[in-house]
Amino acid sequence: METLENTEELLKVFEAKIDAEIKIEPRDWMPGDYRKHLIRQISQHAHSEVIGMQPEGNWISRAPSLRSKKILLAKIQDEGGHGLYLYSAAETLGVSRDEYIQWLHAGKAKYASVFNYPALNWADIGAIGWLVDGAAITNQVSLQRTSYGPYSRAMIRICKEESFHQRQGYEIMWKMMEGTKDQQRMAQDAINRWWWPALMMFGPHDSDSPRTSNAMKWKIKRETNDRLREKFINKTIPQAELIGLKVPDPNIKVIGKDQMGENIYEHSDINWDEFWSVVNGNGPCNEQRLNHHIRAHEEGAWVRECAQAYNAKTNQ
Ligand code: BYC
Repeated sequence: METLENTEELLKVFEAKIDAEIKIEPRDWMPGDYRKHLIRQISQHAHSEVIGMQPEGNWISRAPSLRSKKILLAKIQDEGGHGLYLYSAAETLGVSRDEYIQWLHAGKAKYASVFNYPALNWADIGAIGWLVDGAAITNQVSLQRTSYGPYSRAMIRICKEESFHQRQGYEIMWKMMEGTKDQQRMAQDAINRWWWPALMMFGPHDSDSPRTSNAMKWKIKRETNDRLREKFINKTIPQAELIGLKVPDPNIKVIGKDQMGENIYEHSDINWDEFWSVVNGNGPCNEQRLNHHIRAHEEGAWVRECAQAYNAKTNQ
């Protein structure tokens, strides 16, 4: 049992594990603020995966070929699976999935701002896979080394699937750039609309990020928002150039090389008013995304009841 006297001892053990890169596991003692931080971040991450199915789900029935439909279906199904891994990881912190969903529906929990933008045509499906999954994987590769065991293990599984998603999106863009002038225009229009929301996924600048300091101290985050954003920019601009696309930023300029000899770019700043407006519920699709989730959850109540009844009967 935790007492005032032994809290200091427990904290020392916790900090020694963090220092030694030993994962914190659900039954281990952890500071209350560490637990709260994880509850917030992992559940937001889970909600992002699930809400993120909506913009793409809209295009399953409109995919241009059976091959692309099958790939998109598999990809969206993966995202649902990622949500489930993450809800399970979050549940190990002592909060039920029902509560997480209630917080989402009540507007108390966030999800990635990027999913509040509409997917208007097939090129957007390419841009989402390439840029949104590309940004997500940049962040998630780093989160594989997060200090909380269940979150880290979920990230390892998720990253394996996410790199396929990024390639699926890039392949769509590349095919369109090999197509007609109209298809090339669609691809460029999609990158114009998704570039900035993808950069916003990494969160505010480090200097404006209230959560980063504790997250880095506890090794929940292993790299800061700005560092990850720069990595993504440096890796994505050459991919765009390779297939003849331009990122919608007139101030892109090579300013040096990294240790691997790859270009480092200077770029314009994000429109932070737009970012905060979307985060605070005023993006083009916030209302639609949340209402859809609430409706689907209500319509699925009978499935949950049947599963519980079956479970109760088989456990008698
Ligand atoms: N959108 O102090 P900060 C996918 C909030 S889905 C909304 O920097 P932190 C996919 C932040 O929560 C995977 N809110 O916070 C699925 C905080 O608010 P609270 C998506 C944002 O936590 C389907 C406040 O702003 N990936 O791949 O240190 C199809 C201050 O921020 C955002 C994840 O979810 C944002 N973009 O860092 C396709 C990654 N940015 O909580 C693809 C997991 C910031 O204080 N999350 N806020 O009320 C993280 O890595 C971190 O939470 C963040 C933010 C980097 C996002």
